[in-house]
Amino acid sequence: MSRLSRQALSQLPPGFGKPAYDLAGLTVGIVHLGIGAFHRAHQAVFTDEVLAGDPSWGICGVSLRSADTRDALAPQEELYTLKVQDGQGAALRVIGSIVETLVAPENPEIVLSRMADPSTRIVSLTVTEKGYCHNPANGALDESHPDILHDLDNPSKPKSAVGFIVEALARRRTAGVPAFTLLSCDNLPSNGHVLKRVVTRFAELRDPALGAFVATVASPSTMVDRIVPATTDADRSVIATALGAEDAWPVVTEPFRQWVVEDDFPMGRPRWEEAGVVFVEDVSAFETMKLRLLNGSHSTLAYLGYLAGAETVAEAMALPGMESLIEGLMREEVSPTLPPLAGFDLDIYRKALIARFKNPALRHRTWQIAMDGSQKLPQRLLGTIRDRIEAGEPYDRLALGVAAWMRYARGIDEAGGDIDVRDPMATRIAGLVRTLDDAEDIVAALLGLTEIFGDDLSADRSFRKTLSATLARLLADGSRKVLRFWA
Ligand code: CS2
Repeated sequence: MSRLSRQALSQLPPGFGKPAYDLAGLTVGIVHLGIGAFHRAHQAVFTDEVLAGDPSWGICGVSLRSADTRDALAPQEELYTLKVQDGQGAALRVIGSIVETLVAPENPEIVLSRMADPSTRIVSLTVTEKGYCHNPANGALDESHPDILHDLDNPSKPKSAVGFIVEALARRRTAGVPAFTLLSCDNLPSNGHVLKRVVTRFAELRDPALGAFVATVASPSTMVDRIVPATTDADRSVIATALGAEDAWPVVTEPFRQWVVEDDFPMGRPRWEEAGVVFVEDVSAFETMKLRLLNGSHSTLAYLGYLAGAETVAEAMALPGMESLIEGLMREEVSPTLPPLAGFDLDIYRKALIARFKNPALRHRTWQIAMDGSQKLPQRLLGTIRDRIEAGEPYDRLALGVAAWMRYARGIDEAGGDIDVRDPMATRIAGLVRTLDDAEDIVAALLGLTEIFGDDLSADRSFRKTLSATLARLLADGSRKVLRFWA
């Protein structure tokens, strides 16, 4: 079977969508750090839909770690298939907005020169929570992070997104080229502020004058939403059959998509509004709502579901008690904490979320969502718990989410087998609690991690008591039985 290519676009099977612009005419206007499946099913798609109007906004995709994506995409001229599916059916389309892919560890210099080039007007990021090298509880740069220490010592050969951004900005400053706009697309509250804070601090550590320059860079916050499971070999083979050509890295996603962006782009931007992107002055209310309702539920159901033996989110939702637990978590415990959003119907949003989680056509693994819990918990569950404590209201379901994370992060499943816990703090957490059996001891040890829980929750005795009782039940009865209580 031949490979997906520009030439193959003229013979796509009927019903396949394809770029509505001349691929040869595209130039790079955006450098995107972290070119994973999420970017390719979200920002790259919105961009694809508006490139006909201005072909100068093509994307240079950068992998900060592995060469996998470049190795898959370069032989197919950076084209890939987007498959959008739910229980009703699927739509397929080839996306062309990526102009080139680079692998940072292979050649940091070429990445820096792309970022420093005057034609690059936006540097966007999906590097996941841990890619910000920050303290998750308070958002400040982790100045003892090994990559940050490395990048301070080797500014022109950085490893971290933070190091790349600051070196590229330093080069632009020296050359008299205006700064690009930074565009964080990760699931962090006020992601633009968090990014700005870490890059400014890093720049200050390099040189106070550089810090002052970086402090002036535009860094709008955004809320991004689309469920994008990791692509599987089964997806590849189904898509190759439909396409009549091999595609080494298609992406599979749901119909729903949302992108809310603060409109602060001094160097211009694509006309993304024509593809349905919503531009607002302040994104924080959208962001809080999405992180607490969608991602808070996702993490809760991922830990409980994994422990109960559910491989995917849809399977987890089918466990007796899960749907009513998640529905109650959203309606009773999360929604009262949300800032008002004029004209927004929370009831419809929550119902849509339940339907999205139950999408039978996506194989979204609970294990995938369970990754990096130490970086996710603060904005997904702990902020909500703080607000509930302050209001004097119960938070039993949220506490169950946190207890399930503790149970999971300990690294031993309910049958006594090992869990492959992926988390930057995994070794530290295992060192603290792997050999402990008593819920109170486990909770006490993990609450000591103030970079997750903050000084306040770490010291909150009633929170400790609630968590200990919840974890004790999980340890004694197992996840399935605990879930049945909520049925
Ligand atoms: C998920 C998110 O992996 C995870 O932690 O909760 O990637 C989620 O699918 C997206 O935020 C949906 O927009």
